[in-house]
Amino acid sequence: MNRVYLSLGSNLGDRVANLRRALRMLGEAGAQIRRASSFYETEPVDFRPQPWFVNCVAEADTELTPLRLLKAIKSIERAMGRRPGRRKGPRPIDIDILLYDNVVSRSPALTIPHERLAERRFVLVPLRELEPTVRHPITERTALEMLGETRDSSRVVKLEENDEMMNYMNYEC
Ligand code: PH2
Ligand code: MG
Ligand code: MG
Repeated sequence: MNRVYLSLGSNLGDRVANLRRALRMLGEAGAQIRRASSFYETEPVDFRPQPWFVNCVAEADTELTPLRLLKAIKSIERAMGRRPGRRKGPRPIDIDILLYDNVVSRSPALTIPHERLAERRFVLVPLRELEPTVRHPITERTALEMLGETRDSSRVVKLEENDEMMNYMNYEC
């Protein structure tokens, strides 16, 4: 069995339902989801003029090789309505492989660990929630350390906290 960490994101349609559906489909495709982080509402990075995302990180066990897992991910993204569009633009679902055991692999099709893992709060905040001591196999930094060291300052807000804030505001009004 191989332990993998996946990043899921959606900023089109019912974003929470999209993440839940993708988690279910990953299980059916051979990536057995052990745990998922909270869902976070996150400010878009890289390409900024697009709706905010909902992101989470999932921990899964799989017998699929990295390339088989990538194939399964692509077919889930397609089944959920993802079509080739603007690079880094809006999408109903995006699933990225962050870590695959301690594998280090670079090919045109797939780079593991994910190249921008340490540069994205929308990945590091949920990864730290799930497994603060998990290490990047090249830099050997933990999720906790990477989050402390990243230059990214984009906003990442836990969804329940949003809800609590909304309740509070309704109450006050
Ligand atoms: N994905 C991108 C580009 N920018 N920003 C946030 N907040 N969340 C994402 O999942 C995301 C992004 C390309 O995959
Ligand atoms: Mg991505
Ligand atoms: Mg992707």
